[in-house]
Amino acid sequence: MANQKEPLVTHIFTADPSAHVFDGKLYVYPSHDLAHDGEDNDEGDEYQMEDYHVLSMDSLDAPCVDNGEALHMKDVPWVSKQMWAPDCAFKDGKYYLYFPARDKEGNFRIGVAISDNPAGPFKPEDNYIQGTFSIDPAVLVDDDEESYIYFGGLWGGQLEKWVTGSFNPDGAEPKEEGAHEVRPRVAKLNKDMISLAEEPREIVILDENGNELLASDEDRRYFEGPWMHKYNGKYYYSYSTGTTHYLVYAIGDSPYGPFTYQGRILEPVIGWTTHHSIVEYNGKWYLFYHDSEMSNGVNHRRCVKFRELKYNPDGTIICMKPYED
Ligand code: FUB
Repeated sequence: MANQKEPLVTHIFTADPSAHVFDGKLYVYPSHDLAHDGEDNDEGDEYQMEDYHVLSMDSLDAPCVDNGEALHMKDVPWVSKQMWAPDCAFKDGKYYLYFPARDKEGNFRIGVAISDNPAGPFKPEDNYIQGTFSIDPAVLVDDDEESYIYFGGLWGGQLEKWVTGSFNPDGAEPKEEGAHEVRPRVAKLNKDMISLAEEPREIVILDENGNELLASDEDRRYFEGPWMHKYNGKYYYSYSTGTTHYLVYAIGDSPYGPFTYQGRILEPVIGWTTHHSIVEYNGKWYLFYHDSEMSNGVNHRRCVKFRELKYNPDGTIICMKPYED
């Protein structure tokens, strides 16, 4: 049985969980951390993942099943290394696995692989999705069946190198006083789910006074790991703050934003990163996330966990402490 706040699986290291309910079952699409002893740095070189395994649970009381290898780097022609945080979406009878990886030039791009089965195996497209860059795809299939892909991550994820619209190897987070944050991106997907319907748009996150979040506001500014869910008709855009290690969220009226910052979802966990998803299952809401508790804090040996997430009557999310409540 899967226990809240315990690792979902212990036989492999897993991270970056994207949880979905397909056909009444819970499916989790995590990264698969490799337990190497290589370098750990700000470029994320420690995250040397090569494949994906899909986890599933028949119910929250049932054991968590590892469905085996769903996609391996060696089968994706455009990838050179680092299969990072994936997501999955369902449309018209097919499952689409979205994943970031470095292309042959060393730039992160986002690819897609397709299956008839939510557990895979997934067959990759020959090339990455044209117009994509950086990391951490998260896909919303909205109530009107339009789909949106959210993405972007700083530092190792290269988002700050794309602010001009093309790759600048010297691109950096702005340091000038008053500079707005490096904006994450969103784009509508075409009906085929494997191509962008538009140029990626920049997402604006506002503070309580209607001013855009500043790059220097590390407690609140976007770093990586976007997720989009809808609650009572509002769009909840949530993400990791990276250097300050919070999961936070902002609310808007459109899938494109702007979103207004609301507060924290989860206080820092053991390990440098956390990365999350939020899903409704049988009338309750759950936060899936990771920490490095299973490896006593090794950044790239992480484990996926989940816990119930609750809202206040006004729609704000009750902030959680990972090891106290
Ligand atoms: O797992 C590799 C990277 O670490 C992810 O893409 C980021 O979100 C962070 O969790």
